[in-house]
Amino acid sequence: MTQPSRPPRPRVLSGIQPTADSFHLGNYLGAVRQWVAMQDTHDAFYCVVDLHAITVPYDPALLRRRTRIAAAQLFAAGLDPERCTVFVQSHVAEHTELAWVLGCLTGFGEASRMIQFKDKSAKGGAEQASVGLFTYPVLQAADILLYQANQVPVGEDQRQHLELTRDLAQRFNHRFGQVFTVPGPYILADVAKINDLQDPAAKMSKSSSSPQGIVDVLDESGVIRKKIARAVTDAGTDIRADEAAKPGVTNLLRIYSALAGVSVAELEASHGNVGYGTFKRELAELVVDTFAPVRERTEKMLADETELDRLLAQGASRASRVARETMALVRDRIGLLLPLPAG
Ligand code: AQP
Repeated sequence: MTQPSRPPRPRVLSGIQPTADSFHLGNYLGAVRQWVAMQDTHDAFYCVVDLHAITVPYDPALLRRRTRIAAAQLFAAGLDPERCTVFVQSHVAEHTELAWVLGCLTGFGEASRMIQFKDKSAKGGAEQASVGLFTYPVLQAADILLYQANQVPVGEDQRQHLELTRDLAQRFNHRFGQVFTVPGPYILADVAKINDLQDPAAKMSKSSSSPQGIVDVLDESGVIRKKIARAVTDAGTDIRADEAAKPGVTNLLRIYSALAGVSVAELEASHGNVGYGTFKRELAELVVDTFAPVRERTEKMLADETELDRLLAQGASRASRVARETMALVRDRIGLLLPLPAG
């Protein structure tokens, strides 16, 4: 008897930069945890976006090391190479080729409006910012459109870049005929922006948070406990969400809620009067219980680089099959003369 055929799963693509020695709690809750869940419901492609990481000053040996650390953490967090495709962006050359094509469809003014470029270039002085940092969102659009992704699970900071991706897909399709799927964002409101523990008005960020403001996935358990114990809280003693009056406590409530799988309202009811100390101690144990196994598995994976590189080569080969197909169509549609096979 033949099995009833199942409709194809929607495609998902997302990426993460190898810009630090560890992912942080914001990356984990805002992105990676969704990636793990979506590998069972979607045809999922996830990449370590090393070409994005070179848009700011960096050290080559460290980049190579961090690319492996990032990949190891993804597998350790639960991505299964049999259930999804994990690869390194630079292993699939079509990303940069499509980025050039899309760059030629992007207005200079349009690219100039990207907030992340304004923020990041302001840090080092706008004159020093690279053209690569300026065109970063175009490369990101290429990452997504190459795979015909329907959805892109990301944190709130990426919403504007996704809007640009959608605009570019529609512009291309309008001008050259239907080629690209127009992707939608997949942003979970409660974890879309995890904030810095020391500066609860700012996003927890690899490059701009102080070490005390950021909880790393690979932090030792003792370090995690200390950082959470020292997290900035607010006046008063009650545990309740209030973005304006109590941004520190609100941030901790969101993290607790996401890790424990209970709503913020339930937490306010059960923990409203326990005091900041008790609340933070409980939260620290939740984070430790989540991250300690990921840290152990990451260390194991990093101890066998040959196997890690093999998994990434397998991912790149699967990703390349899809990317080549899209790029062949793009080259044809935009009017490039296709070369005859050599010989
Ligand atoms: N604080 C955050 N809360 C929720 N989601 C977050 N993400 C990042 N920070 C938070 C999401 O994590 C994914 C991967 O991020 P990225 O490596 O591409 O870089 P980013 O968004 O620029 O994050 P960082 O930490 O600020 O990195 P740097 O400092 O290197 O630029 C994305 O889906 C992002 O939304």
